[in-house]
Amino acid sequence: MHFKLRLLELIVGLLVVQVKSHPQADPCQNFYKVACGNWSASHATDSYESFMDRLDYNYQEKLADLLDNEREDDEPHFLQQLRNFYTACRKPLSQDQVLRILEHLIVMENIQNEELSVGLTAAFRLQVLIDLNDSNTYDIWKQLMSHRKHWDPNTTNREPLTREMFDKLWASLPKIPFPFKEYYWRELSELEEKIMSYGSEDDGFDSGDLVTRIPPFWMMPWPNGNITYENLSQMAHWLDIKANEFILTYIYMRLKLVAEGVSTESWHIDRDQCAEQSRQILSHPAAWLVEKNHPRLKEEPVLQDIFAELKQRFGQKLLANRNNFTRSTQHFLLGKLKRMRLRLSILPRNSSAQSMVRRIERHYRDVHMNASDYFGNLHIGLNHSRSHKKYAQLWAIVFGRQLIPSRISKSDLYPTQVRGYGTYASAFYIVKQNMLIVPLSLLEPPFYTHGQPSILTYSALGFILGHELSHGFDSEGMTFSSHGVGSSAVDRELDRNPRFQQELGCLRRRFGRKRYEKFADASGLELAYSAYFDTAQTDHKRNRSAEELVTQKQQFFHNFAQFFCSDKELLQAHDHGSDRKRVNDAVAHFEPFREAFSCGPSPRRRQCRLY
Ligand SMILES: *[C@@H]1O[C@H](CO)[C@@H](O)[C@H](O)[C@H]1NC(C)=O
Ligand SMILES: *[C@@H]1O[C@H](CO)[C@@H](O)[C@H](O)[C@H]1NC(C)=O
Ligand SMILES: *[C@@H]1O[C@H](CO)[C@@H](O)[C@H](O)[C@H]1NC(C)=O
Ligand SMILES: *[C@@H]1O[C@H](CO)[C@@H](O)[C@H](O)[C@H]1NC(C)=O
Ligand SMILES: *[C@@H]1O[C@H](CO)[C@@H](O)[C@H](O)[C@H]1NC(C)=O
Ligand SMILES: *[C@@H]1O[C@H](CO)[C@@H](O)[C@H](O)[C@H]1NC(C)=O
Ligand SMILES: *[C@@H]1O[C@H](CO)[C@@H](O)[C@H](O)[C@H]1NC(C)=O
Ligand SMILES: *[C@@H]1O[C@H](CO)[C@@H](O)[C@H](O)[C@H]1NC(C)=O
Ligand SMILES: *[C@@H]1O[C@H](CO)[C@@H](O)[C@H](O)[C@H]1NC(C)=O
Ligand SMILES: CC(=O)N[C@H]1CO[C@H](CO)[C@@H](O)[C@@H]1O
Ligand SMILES: [Zn+2]
Repeated sequence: MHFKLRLLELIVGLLVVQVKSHPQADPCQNFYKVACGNWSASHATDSYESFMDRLDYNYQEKLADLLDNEREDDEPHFLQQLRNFYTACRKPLSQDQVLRILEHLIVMENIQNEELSVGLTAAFRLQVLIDLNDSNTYDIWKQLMSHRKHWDPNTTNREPLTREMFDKLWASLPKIPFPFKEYYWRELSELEEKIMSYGSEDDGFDSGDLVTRIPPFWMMPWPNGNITYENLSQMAHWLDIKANEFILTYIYMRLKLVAEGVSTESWHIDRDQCAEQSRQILSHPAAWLVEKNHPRLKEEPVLQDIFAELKQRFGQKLLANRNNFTRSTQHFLLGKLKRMRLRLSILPRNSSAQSMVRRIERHYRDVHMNASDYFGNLHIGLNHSRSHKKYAQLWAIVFGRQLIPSRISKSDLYPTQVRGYGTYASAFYIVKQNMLIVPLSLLEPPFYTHGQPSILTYSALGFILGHELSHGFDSEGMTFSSHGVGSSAVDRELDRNPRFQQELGCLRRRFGRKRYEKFADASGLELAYSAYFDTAQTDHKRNRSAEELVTQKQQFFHNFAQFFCSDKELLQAHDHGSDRKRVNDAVAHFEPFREAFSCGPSPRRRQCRLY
C-alpha cells in the first residue's frame, strides 16, 4: 500500500501568444517541431533551458530583487531568516568553511542523507544544492565525476594516503569514527586501492570512451592512465556503497591534505542560484514575500471556473461508465471527483494577513539562519524540512480517515519538499488529500497574463489542470478515496474488470512506467479541448465564428505544444519521457487534432482509453 505522499508533478513549458510555425515540419509527424521550431537556437543566450525554467528564473529574479533591498523594520522572523540565508549564500565561500561544516557534521550521532548532501555540496563547491535521497547516491557520484568546470587540478593531492599520513590525519579528527582505527584504515586503503586499479596503459580504447579530465575539486585519489566511462561507473559504485559517516570523514581527511595557500582561495554562488535555493529551503517565506509585492491571488476565480468545467467534463465520462463499473465504484469515483479541490498557492488560504503571518511564523519558529554561515544554513534548512516531512507522513498514517479532511483545511500551511513540490512553478496533485495545488509562480507572463484570451488559458492552464485532475483517476490514483484512503474493494474490482484491464495493458505495453503520465497528458488535453470547444450549458464565453473555428483549433494545439519547448527536447525525463515525445504522443491519437491539421485517420494503433 502507499502510505507516502504520492506526488505527481507536471512540468510546464512555453506558451507564446503569437504562433510561429516551422515551415519544414509536418504537424502530423512531428508537431513538437512545428510548434517549437528552433527554440534552443533562439534562446541560446538565455539563462533558462525551457519555458518551465523561464518561469522559475523570472520568479527568482523578482525574489532576488526583493532580497537585495534593505530590510524594513518589524519584519517577521521568517523573513529575516530568508534574508540571512540569501545573504550568507551571496558571501564568498572558503575552504575553511568547508572544513568547519564537515567537522560539525562528522560529530553528529546519526548522519543521514541530508548531512551527506550538505557535505558533498560543500566539498565539491557545487552551485546547486545536491539532490540526494535514499536511492540515488550512485547517480550523484557519477554526476560529480563527470561534472565539467574549469579548475586547477594541482590544488589537490590525488595520491593514495600512506599509513604515516593517515596516522597524522586520524589524530586531528573531530570525532573517532566507529568501529576503531584499524578497521577504518583497512576500509579506506581498500577503497583507494580499488580506485587506483582503474586506468590503463592501454591505448586500444576508442577515444570517445575515455574520460579526459579529472573531475573538478576532486579530493580523492585518481587513477593514472586511461579511464573509460565504464570504469567511472564502477568507481561510483565503490563510493556509493560506503556509509555516509565513512564518506564525510574520508572527505574531511582528504581535504586536510590540500596544499597550503589553497584554502585562502574563495568562490561565489550566483545570484539567481542563491534566490533559487532560498526559495527551496524557505519556500513559504519566499512565496509570502513575492506574493506580497506581486499579488496573483485575484486570478483564483478564473482558475476555479475552469477547474469546475473540467470536473464536469470528466464527470460525464465517468457517468458514461464504459467499464461497466458497479454502482458502489461509480459512487466512489464520482464522490472523489466532486470533492477534489483546487488550491492556489502553497500558503495558507482564507485567512487574514495577520493570521497567515502567524502560521508561517509558527512553522519556522525554530529556524535560525546565520547571515555568514551558508553551509550551516543549508543543514538547518534540510533538517527542518526533514522533520516536517516525517511529521506529515506519520500523521497521515496514525490518524487515518477521520482526521485528514478536517486537519488539512483550506487554510493550512502545506509542507513543501526541498527541490520537490511547492518549490517550482509546477502544479501538483496530492492523492492523500485529493487536492490539486497550483503555485502562484505558474500564473506569470508570458505563460499567463490577467485577462488574456480564454483560448490561451484553456489550452495551457486548462491542460495542466486536466492533467493533474486525471492523476486522481489513473490506475494507481483511482483506488484512493476522496479522503485519500486506499480502497481494497475498488482495487479488487479493477483487477477483475476486463475492459479496464485491457486498456491498462494497452497503456503498459506502449508506455511502460510512463503510463500514468501519458494517460494524464492525453486525458488532460481532451478535457481542456472539450471544455473550450464543445457546446454545453457551461459554454457561454467563446466566440463560435465558424470560419475561424479551424484556425482557432490549430491555435489551441499550438499553444498547448509550445509550453513544452525546451533546449532538451530529446532528454528523457523520468516519468514524462522527452518533451518532444510528450507533445507528439498526446496529439497522435486525438481525433480533433488530426482533423484540425487534416492528418487523415489515426495510424495503425488506436488510443488506449481507461474511461
Ligand atoms: C536554428 O537556428 C540556428 C541559429 O539561429 C541556425 O544556424 C540553424 O540552421 C537553425 N536550425 C533550423 C533547423 O532551422
Ligand atoms: C529519489 O531519487 C530517485 C531518482 O532520482 C527518484 O526516482 C525518487 O522518487 C526519489 N525519492 C524520493 C523519496 O524523493
Ligand atoms: C600543474 O602541475 C604541473 C606539474 O607540476 C605543471 O606542469 C602544470 O602547469 C600545473 N598546472 C597548473 C594549472 O598550474
Ligand atoms: C575499464 O573499462 C574497460 C572497458 O571500458 C575494461 O576493459 C577494463 O577492464 C576496465 N578496467 C578495470 C580495472 O576494470
Ligand atoms: C591513453 O590512450 C591513448 C590513445 O587513446 C594513448 O595514446 C596514451 O598513451 C594512453 N595513455 C596512457 C597514460 O596510457
Ligand atoms: C454490467 O455488469 C452487470 C453486473 O454487474 C451485468 O449484469 C451486465 O450484463 C454488464 N453489462 C455489460 C454491458 O457488460
Ligand atoms: C555565525 O557564523 C559565524 C561563522 O561561522 C560564526 O562565527 C558566528 O558565531 C555565528 N553566529 C551565531 C549567532 O551562531
Ligand atoms: C534538527 O531538527 C530537530 C527537530 O526536528 C532539532 O531538535 C535539531 O536541533 C535540529 N538540528 C539542527 C542542526 O538544526
Ligand atoms: C467573433 O469573432 C469574429 C472574427 O474574429 C468577430 O468578427 C466577431 O465580432 C466575434 N463575435 C463575438 C461575439 O465576439
Ligand atoms: C478569514 C476569512 O476570510 N474567513 C472565511 C473563510 O471561508 C469561510 C467560508 O468558506 C468564510 O465564512 C470565512 O469568513
Ligand atoms: Zn503528471
